[in-house]
Amino acid sequence: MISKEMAQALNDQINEEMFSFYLYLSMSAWFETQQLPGMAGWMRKQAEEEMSHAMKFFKFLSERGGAVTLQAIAKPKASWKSAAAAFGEAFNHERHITGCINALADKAIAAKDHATLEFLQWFIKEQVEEEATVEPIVYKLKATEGHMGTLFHLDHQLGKRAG
Ligand code: OFO
Repeated sequence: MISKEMAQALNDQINEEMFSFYLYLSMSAWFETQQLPGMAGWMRKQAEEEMSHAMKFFKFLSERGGAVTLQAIAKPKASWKSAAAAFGEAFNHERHITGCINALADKAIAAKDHATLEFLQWFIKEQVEEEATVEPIVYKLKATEGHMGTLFHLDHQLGKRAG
């Protein structure tokens, strides 16, 4: 059975993942208002991924005999200065999440909780991928600033995201 302290930390992470879902859904809505449907779709898929992350923690915590206690989700921002600013915030947010996952792994190591540590391995790898996916998009968007044609081309490319 999982310790109370670790259960609390995993509950907090469910909230982080739910906020990630909310943040990217809000970005998706904003991209729709900017006539950038490809980026809106990309962010909607990202939001769905975050919901699946929250559910992974939900299921693991339940399986280990911990009580899932849902918390209030903070209100996300609703607008950004530019597409580059939105993706830049997404990148910073992923770096924050990487820090949360690393802190959870440190806690599991300190508590000799091998099951939780093993469970977190998937997220450690996922965060490497998440950061590596978003960073080049930020770079390209910064390079397109002021070039609408390039921005629409990039929007079209990002709209092809499969899942
Ligand atoms: Fe974006 O990885 Fe979960 O939060």
